[in-house]
Amino acid sequence: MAAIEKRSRDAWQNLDSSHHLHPFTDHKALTEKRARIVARAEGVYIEDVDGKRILDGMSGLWCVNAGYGRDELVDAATAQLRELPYYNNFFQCAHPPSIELAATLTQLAQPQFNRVFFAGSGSEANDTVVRMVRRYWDLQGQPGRHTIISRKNAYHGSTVAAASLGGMKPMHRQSGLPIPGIEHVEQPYWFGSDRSLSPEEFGVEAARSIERKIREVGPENVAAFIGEPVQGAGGVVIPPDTYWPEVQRICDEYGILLISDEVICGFGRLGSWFGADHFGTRPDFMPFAKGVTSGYLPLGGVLVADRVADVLIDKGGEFFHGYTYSGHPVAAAVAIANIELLKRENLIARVRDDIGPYLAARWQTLADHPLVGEARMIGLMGAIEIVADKTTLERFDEQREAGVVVRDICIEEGVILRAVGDTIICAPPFTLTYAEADVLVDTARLALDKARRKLERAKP
Ligand code: PXG
Repeated sequence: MAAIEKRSRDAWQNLDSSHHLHPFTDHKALTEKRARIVARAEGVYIEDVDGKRILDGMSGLWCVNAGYGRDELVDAATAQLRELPYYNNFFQCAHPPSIELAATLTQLAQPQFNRVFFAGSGSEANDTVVRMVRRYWDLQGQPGRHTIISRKNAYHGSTVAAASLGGMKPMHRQSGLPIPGIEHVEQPYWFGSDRSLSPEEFGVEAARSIERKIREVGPENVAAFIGEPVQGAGGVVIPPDTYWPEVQRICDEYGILLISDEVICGFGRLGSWFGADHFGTRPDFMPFAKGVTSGYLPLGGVLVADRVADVLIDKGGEFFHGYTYSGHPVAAAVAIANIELLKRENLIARVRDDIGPYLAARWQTLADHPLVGEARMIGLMGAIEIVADKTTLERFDEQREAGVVVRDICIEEGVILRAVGDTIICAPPFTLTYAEADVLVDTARLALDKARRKLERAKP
């Protein structure tokens, strides 16, 4: 084993506080609370340094789709590390893993996709998209088409361009974002609306906010629209069925490119290879990451449709863009093994027809809880909305942090769920058993019961 010393939890926590800057973290708060030190994992369970096991209802960060402890992936990485641990794909070089993975991915995707550009993460994938979209329109002799339309509360990553595409206001405020040429429109979040329209009407209306923005900016200035098939980090926002068909119509009508951000939905999360397949859209770009390797190694990329790739290749000459780790051989080998594993164990069909519907039915039972305003799930991606008043669906005062209260109890009771404001979300591994699904939902209910007592007691 590698030379990482054995230390006590305390020692790890002290070292962590002293030296480690975490992503998306308030360090003063963390220093007080201390980090959970995760030491190992197996199946759908993680284990901390004290040996406490917790069911990982979030697949790490929406990525460990095949579950932990998969020898197939470990073996693929080890073999590739021995054979060729690194070489680049620059300067007219390539290697078998990057080539094989590129070919494999295009077979999984819709027929318009025959090319892939590799990156190291979802953020890098989306930066790549921004550059390719604008380059495409330049080469088409329409350099005015610069604007990319995205949605409020979208998450597309944390680099400067990806955070700009995202619609997270607190992120924008901290760094003078977004960069020029990005516009944000309504998200298809029916529960978060005034609910005066039916979900079906609301879906069309949310899509039409894109059309209104196109008219406002001028169609000759609009390059593309980007959206997650189901918004993940924004709180598992499942669009009404009417939404994506209308988005596709609008993109077609105004001739703008459609980007389906598949970083979470890709590789089976919705019970199909890609979210675009589920909703029937025909995207021009599909950025992906996370589930492509089940998170075992970092890898991202962009599937590029022929109508774009042909222009970039035929008219573009050299495209000045790439990363040291574009198509990293070990990450690519793990991705190939992971895709094989998803196929061999029929895990995506399992999400669609078996564990997905089972967990959804169990999750739906939470809807009767006094704290729950709505329970929803698609594939293996779910949310419950915490409300103070079940009849009016009024939220708790923000300062009460009701979502955090529920989440913290849930983790204490042995299941990791996430809080996005007062929305509690889950996205467990595809290998979740029925018994583990029961644990997840029973623990969520227990946490809701305990949270209710706590929130009532603390009532002003
Ligand atoms: N697109 C989408 C749809 C994502 O969910 C990214 C792009 C960026 O990927 P990278 O690999 O650069 O992180 C993501 C990432 C959360 C959370 O709190 C979600 C993500 C990342 C970190 C936290 O739900 N999604």
